[in-house]
Amino acid sequence: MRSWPTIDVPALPGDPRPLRLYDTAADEVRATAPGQTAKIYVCGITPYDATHLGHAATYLAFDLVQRMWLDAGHRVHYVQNVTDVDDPLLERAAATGISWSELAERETELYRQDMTALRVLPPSEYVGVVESVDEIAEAVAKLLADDHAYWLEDDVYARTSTNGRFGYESRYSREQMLPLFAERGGDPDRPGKRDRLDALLWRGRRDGEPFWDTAVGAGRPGWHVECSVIACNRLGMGIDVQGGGSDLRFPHHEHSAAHAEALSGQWPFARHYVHAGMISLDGEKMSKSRGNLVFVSKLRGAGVDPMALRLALLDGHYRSDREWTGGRLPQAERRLASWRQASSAAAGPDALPVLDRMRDRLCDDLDTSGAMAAVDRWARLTLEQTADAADPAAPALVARAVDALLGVKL
Ligand code: 5CA
Ligand code: ZN
Repeated sequence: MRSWPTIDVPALPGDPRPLRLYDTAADEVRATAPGQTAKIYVCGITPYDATHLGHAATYLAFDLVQRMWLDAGHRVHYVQNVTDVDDPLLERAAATGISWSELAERETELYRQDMTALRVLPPSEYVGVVESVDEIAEAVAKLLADDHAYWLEDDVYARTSTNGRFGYESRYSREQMLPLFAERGGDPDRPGKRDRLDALLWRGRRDGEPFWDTAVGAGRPGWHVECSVIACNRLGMGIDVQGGGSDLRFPHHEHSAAHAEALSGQWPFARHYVHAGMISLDGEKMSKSRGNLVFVSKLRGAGVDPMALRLALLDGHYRSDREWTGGRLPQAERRLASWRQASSAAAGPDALPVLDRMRDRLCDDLDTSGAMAAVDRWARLTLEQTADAADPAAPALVARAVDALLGVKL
């Protein structure tokens, strides 16, 4: 599938540092340790509605992960999927009278435009489920052959019990898992399942639903296995980061990891499982199903500078659940204006300590607020002209750092 245009990331002087990130599975902040090429998979959208601020905030967090790795001299192999066939998409298409594939195509294109405007680095491989049906079906056939899966009527389920480590990713007890599984697309009460937590791998052909003729017969892929297969076939096992919002901690990332591990016989699927907090509006998680959405494209259409929006979304820790309020945007606009003014000044205080502080904060589990405070301080000193020494090279260098590390073009 077509990705979106690449974005230049300027190189910076000084000493980059290894990125430390919170890993849900280990319940601690640990150093990431990528090889020459860092490998990251971030779960993509289900394109039945436009990109809202919750999506944008999550993709921005993983954008910063890559910017820190790039700064440290790594190449990045980044894969993202598009869940371009799934129940919610089919339901929305039926309700609005448009074909599911047209709906997916339209919303995916809008997402590309939103990501481009926000200067989010594009994935090296942007992969739809529809274009991956055959490889997913082959994986399901292998899981069946290896007895990690079983037929239930025309559908195929994964055996949760064959993974001795099931639960390691989310660290949830079975009692915590069951309601979340039911809430987030699972079917714990379907008669005939070996275990209530077993996840659907393949949904046999149903009247009125799209299907493909494949190695496991006619049907379409289940949700979790799509990500296991798309990721593994391109990145292999032991990827550096598996990313998404905290609503994917269970069941999605648990089952995705379990399927990948059953398929490959290797462990773990990912070395870090990283989850961004939920953005809410009026106290409720922003979600397509609730409809309490603020769309990136609407704000862009109303003339909001995407760089201000980017700053507004980065102002707060990526892991905490955050409330979107109307005041965030004007505050970010003021900050952006002051940074722009300072970065076009004739001179400013030495930029290297600012770079150092930004790196120090960002490599510590992406403390964006701390990094932004360092730029604020420098901008204030520059605009007040109160610093003892002023370096004519500093404004351009701070602008470069803000571009490379925070992705904000001044
Ligand atoms: N297609 C699947 C993943 S394979 C999916 O969850 N799609 S989605 O469109 O529902 O969500 C896309 C990404 O945005 C996911 O990482 C999800 O966790 C994240 N997300 C959804 N709502 C919010 C929110 N309110 N705040 C922060 N992130 C969110
Ligand atoms: Zn996913």
